[in-house]
Amino acid sequence: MSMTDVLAAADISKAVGAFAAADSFNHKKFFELVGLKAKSKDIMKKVFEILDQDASGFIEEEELCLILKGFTPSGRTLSPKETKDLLNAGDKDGDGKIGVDEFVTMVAES
Ligand SMILES: [Ca+2]
Ligand SMILES: [Ca+2]
Repeated sequence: MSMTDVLAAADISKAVGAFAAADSFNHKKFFELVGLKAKSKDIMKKVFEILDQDASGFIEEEELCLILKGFTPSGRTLSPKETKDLLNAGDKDGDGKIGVDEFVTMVAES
């Protein structure tokens, strides 16, 4: 399973390209631009599984900073501040990582 199996390659490059500048990442706009917000929960869960590179069941901080690379290898690494902001936006139970339900909620409410 790769991102282009569930999302359009053109949308991925458009969304990743929109946040190419340092510290410009906005997860709400990103999930909308990449087309994920309009997808079903099943698709959101598939995307979560791709981003959870070590299949731990959670997106930890070190995977979160690579979220754009998870969509396309040419994506940039998020800065520590962007990573922290994204974690705070999604981590509802405060355990320092994003679970699948938290991810779906973050995408859906964005
Ligand atoms: Ca993980
Ligand atoms: Ca959490």
